[in-house]
Amino acid sequence: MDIERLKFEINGDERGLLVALERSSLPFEIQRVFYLYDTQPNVRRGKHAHKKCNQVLICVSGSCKILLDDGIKKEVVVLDSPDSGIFVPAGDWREMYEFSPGAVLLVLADQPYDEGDYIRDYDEFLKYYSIEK
Ligand code: T46
Repeated sequence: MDIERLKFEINGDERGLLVALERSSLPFEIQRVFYLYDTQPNVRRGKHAHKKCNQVLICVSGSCKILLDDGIKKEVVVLDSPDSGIFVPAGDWREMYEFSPGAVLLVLADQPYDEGDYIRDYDEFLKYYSIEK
């Protein structure tokens, strides 16, 4: 699988840096924004796929690892910069782990929150996408 990486323009001057995300910087229209912070050591979050929801993940502070799994191939990416992110399409199983102390993972989503959109069981995920074990 090829993870789609996104690079954002940095606006900087002697006072510091700023990244602005506009519709043209993103693969979809944002419907929801949330962020994960204060994640405890040795915790693995996510462990689900979405049926419809596409997302962009940006670690705006600190770092974390993201495992993406399309049921056939798995890939791990390190997010450690506020000027880059990854596109996580609906249908990819995701796990987030090894959060550095104080890490903040920003998530932009193209769907409102709907628990019915989650597949939280790995076998069910494979079955939903008709993937042979
Ligand atoms: C994802 C990864 C990257 C809400 O009430 N509204 C929301 O918009 C979200 C995202 C969550 N919640 C509630 C549902 C749970 O009671 O917040 C609680 C924690 O959610 P969850 O255990 O799903 O969190 P993560 O970190 O495992 O996964 C989250 C997103 O849920 C998910 O969409 O792809 O981040």
